[in-house]
Amino acid sequence: MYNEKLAIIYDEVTARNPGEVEFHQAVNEVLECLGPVLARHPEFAQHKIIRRICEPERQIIFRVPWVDDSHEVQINRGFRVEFNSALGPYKGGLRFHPSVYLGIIKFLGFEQIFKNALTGLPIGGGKGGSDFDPKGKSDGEIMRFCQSFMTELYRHIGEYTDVPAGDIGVGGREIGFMFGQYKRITNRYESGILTGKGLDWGGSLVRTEATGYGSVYFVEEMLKARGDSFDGKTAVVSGSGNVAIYTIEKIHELGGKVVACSDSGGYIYDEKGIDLSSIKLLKEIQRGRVEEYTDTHKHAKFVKGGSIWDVPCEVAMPSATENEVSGKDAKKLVENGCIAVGEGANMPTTPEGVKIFLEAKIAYGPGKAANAGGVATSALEMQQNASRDSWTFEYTDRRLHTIMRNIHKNCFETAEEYGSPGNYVVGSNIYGFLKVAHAMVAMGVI
Ligand code: NDP
Ligand code: 2IT
Repeated sequence: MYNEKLAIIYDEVTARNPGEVEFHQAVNEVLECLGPVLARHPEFAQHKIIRRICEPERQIIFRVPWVDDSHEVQINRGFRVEFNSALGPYKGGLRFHPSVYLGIIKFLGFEQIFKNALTGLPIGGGKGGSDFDPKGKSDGEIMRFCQSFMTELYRHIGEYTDVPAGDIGVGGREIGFMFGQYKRITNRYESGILTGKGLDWGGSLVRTEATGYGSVYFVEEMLKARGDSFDGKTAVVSGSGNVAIYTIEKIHELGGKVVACSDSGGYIYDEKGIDLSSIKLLKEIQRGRVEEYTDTHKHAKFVKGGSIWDVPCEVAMPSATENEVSGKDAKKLVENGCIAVGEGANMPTTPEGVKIFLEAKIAYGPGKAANAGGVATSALEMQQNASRDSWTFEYTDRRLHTIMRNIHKNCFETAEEYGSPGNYVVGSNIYGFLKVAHAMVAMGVI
């Protein structure tokens, strides 16, 4: 699909950003879709829009020193990549995980630009995080780390500048510690500087559920487009964190049955359907491992080390991390009769896997479209903060549902318009790109 101009840009990006393999992968996937767009819009080449989009507006890397419970000084690295602000203030989560380095934050920030454009809300793209590992840390250690992280980050963020939120390893507890430190340093109660806040101090109903619910709404639309529904379907959801939990909840609500979920230790299989209240208790309250599910559900099976995608299912929703679905996994899913894949995680399928899903012509919803409900509801939280209002659960969920339906419709129609009917990769990349590109052209060379 690559034309010569795009191939040159891709080579430049890889040469300029050596070693950042996940970033290269994310750029490659978008550029592969843009040939027909450049043919229709020669002005984008003239304004060097693609080259500009591939270069973050600002990249911040900082030291995060903190003291652990044994009084030992620890040093981590913090990041915030402010990628693109053509459509609004930089918006995107913070990830705390030992695998974090600049290439991960840049891939996530790059994806976020197009995802945020797809929501139709006024938000630009950014991402941040740290190589800090929250696993096994005490609440005190988490607090001291978050305070140190915010002591540098606070000078870069703001309601009109950059609005971080959660991602892997960052949930309500961490957002609380960071919000508290921001407030203390600045002596200002600025609700709009972070999203994912607690309900008593500026948070929005539905934000916790939004990414999972939104991903299921997206898959529901894909199924509907094929005259089908979730009712009676067997599903597999990887991960057991924020996104996975509310994905399982919504699938069960819609009449599907989730038979497996996982964490980095392995996966559990429960043929009766995963008992979500047990997973919530285990993960949200006790911060335990999915393996412990079998202590209370003797009939369930824990599989260490195997691939969760070997479990036969009709709907697969990867909701853990990047590149968790290999070409081999994708082949197995298709062979086992999977008809729909909705990505709750960011870039969970490898390029080999994506190719297999597209060739099999199953309904494949890429992360930047399927998981956009989380950031969309963050933007709804920003709206509520700006108007000092708070909306009901039902109203906010309705807004989220409408946003996801619109994303599906726009991706579906754009794919058709550009000659790739049913291909949501093409639809999402082109629709998101066009919005950002038109805004950048309008604003001149900045
Ligand atoms: P959480 O930290 O709540 O949960 C992450 C889950 O994925 C855990 O079960 C974790 O297992 C597992 N996991 C993480 N890294 C790995 C790994 N390297 N190998 C195997 N399992 C892993 O994060 P979220 O649920 O918030 O995020 C999940 C995915 O969804 C990410 O890709 C994130 O970028 C994406 N996303 C999140 C949004 C949000 O609003 N939170 C919005 C849009 C996308 P373990 O505990 O063992 O590490
Ligand atoms: O990947 C994502 O979209 C998120 N982690 C959510 C970002 C946000 O600002 O709510």
